[in-house]
Amino acid sequence: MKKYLIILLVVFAVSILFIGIGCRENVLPIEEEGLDEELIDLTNRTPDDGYPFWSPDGKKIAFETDRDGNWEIYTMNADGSGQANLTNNLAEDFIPSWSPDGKKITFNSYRDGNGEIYIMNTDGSGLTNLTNNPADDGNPSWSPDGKKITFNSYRDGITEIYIMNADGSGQANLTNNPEADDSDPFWSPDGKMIAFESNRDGNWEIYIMNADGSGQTNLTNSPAASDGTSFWSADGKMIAFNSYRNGNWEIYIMSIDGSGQTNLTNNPADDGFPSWSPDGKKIAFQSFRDGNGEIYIMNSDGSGLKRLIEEE
Ligand SMILES: [Ca+2]
Ligand SMILES: [Ca+2]
Ligand SMILES: [Ca+2]
Ligand SMILES: [Ca+2]
Repeated sequence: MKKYLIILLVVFAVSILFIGIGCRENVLPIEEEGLDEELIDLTNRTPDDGYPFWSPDGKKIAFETDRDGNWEIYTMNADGSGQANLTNNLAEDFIPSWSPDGKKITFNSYRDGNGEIYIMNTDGSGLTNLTNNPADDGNPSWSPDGKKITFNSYRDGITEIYIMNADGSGQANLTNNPEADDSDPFWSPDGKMIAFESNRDGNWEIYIMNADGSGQTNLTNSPAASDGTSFWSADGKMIAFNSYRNGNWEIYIMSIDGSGQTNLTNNPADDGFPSWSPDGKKIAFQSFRDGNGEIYIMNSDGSGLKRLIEEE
């Protein structure tokens, strides 16, 4: 029961504090003043949908939802139709990531009692545990050639970015930074770089590094606020991310040298988890502007906002 309660806390009441247990939050982290409110909401809450991830052909979006009473991975058409549950499991399943060939989806699952990265076919069949490690592992991101997966692991007692082959072999620490948490990796489209978030400077910032872990560089340099959850544009020129610098979560974009940081959402509710469409024209994201977490899309300049999922 205690373990179940901990999982609930991770999933529903997540704050920056919980990133340190090795599996990054799958709803937007809330700053401390919002924590009590979120905990009270546990008793009378509405379904949340989040963490959209566009398929490589642009036709579908994978996402996480707790509409069935626990977190599941769903897919839908990019217009919001055809929503289907892929995981159908009482454990918590969240943070989907589509393989570059479009044939597989990796995600986090707690079905073995700790966070593991699973892989499945896009119809939910062929389920396999890739990490098989008693520590929490999560937040998979594929290399563009489909041969490697980078992810978070807490196996060293702090969150580090790991890399493995796509069959789960050859797991190795990339960040090697035992002084701080490094999490939420995202591979660049040319395969040469990995973006991630780190609190090594005393607050969360977006970093990039070479795919071998060298050259770790702070891109956001926004010391007053948390920045996280990067998603690279398909042309490799831009990174979308979450930032709390305006007093609520907003989606920002920037060039990959950190210049031109621009707020796209400009809404007092929390917005986060951006996913760029493969053609670069749209960004799918999660927003709480209607009171619960729902998936929206907008043009990549912030215009043309549209809600894809409606739930009361
Ligand atoms: Ca589930
Ligand atoms: Ca594990
Ligand atoms: Ca920051
Ligand atoms: Ca906002």
